[in-house]
Amino acid sequence: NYTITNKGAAFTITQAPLTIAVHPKSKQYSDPLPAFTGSITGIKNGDNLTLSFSTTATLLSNVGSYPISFGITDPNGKLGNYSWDATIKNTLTVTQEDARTTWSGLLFYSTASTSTSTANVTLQATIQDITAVASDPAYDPYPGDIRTSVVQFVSRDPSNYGALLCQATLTLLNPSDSKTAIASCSWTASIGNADAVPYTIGTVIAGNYLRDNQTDDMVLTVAKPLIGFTTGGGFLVNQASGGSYAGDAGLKTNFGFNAKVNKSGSNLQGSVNIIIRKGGRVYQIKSNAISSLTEQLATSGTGGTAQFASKANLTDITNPLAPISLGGNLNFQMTINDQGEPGTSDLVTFQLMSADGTTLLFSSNWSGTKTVEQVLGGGNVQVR
Ligand SMILES: [Ca+2]
Ligand SMILES: [Ca+2]
Repeated sequence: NYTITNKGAAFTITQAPLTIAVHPKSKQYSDPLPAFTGSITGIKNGDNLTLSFSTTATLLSNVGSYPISFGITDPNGKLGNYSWDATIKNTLTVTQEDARTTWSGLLFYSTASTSTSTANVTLQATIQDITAVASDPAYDPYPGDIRTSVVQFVSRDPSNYGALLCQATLTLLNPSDSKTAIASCSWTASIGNADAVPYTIGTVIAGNYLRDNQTDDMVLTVAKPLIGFTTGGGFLVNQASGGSYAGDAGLKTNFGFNAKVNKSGSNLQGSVNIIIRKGGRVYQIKSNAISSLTEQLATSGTGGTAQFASKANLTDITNPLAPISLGGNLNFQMTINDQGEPGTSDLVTFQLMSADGTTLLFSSNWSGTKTVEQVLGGGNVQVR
């Protein structure tokens, strides 16, 4: 209310200033717009002025920044008594939606011949919008289009950490379902003079989606088709892993290995790379000093069994750029039961004991008294 005393002089009623704030907000790609909020102060006489908000973003807007603008709702026509800064805005940040990846390619490749050092490898994973993974804590019921993700396969080997192997092409698994795609691309692996090389490969999802987690890493082995040689690569899904570094049930233990007796029959050569996940940590068993290798080829068909023993190191590689040594000169044993191709029936055991042989550090599948064979979750082993 204005008290006006007319004394015959000119007078002015100035507009009352409003102070307006629009609050910043964020949401994930493909999730609903959040409730916008702000504040308005300087209202006189209880006038019924309230803020409304608008943005150019929609549920399916790409990752990025969008303006949040305001308007003033004035049902009683009082706005003429006020002034305010109409340019005030704030920002709606659209962040990346959660995605999940599952390796769906092969994990073992041979070069074309013993004299060929390269292999053309298809790297392939199934990529899912979180809406396709109902059991996941990050689940939401608002799907996006997984084809707006960018999927790269990268090296996780320390010597080449993070290097791009290839960028995938995405194809929907089912053309009517935008939540799940197959990501694949081809990469030429060059193993040089080695008989076999295990590559640790990560899947990095970017674009409108985000996933970059070591638990998704896979070990893919490329080997020359040598005779007198045992090699393989793939993973076990932990069922009853044992020892003080037992892998968590349901998670994957990845492996790649190769071993052979050289031509003189004396000098064993080879390597082992095993990746274990336990309690949010990642551990690696690595060996390159094989002390024993025996092979029994199957009397008919392909395949056979092999046993091998070596000294090994155990390392916490949760931060792969700052590995923590947990011991060397440990006693590693492995058995391979090659049931032929394509490897879906192959069985393996891995067991790591302390250097003095008294403490079980890791068993791939512990019966309560010993490490027992387990069928591969994926991959292939070969005894030749
Ligand atoms: Ca979400
Ligand atoms: Ca969503």
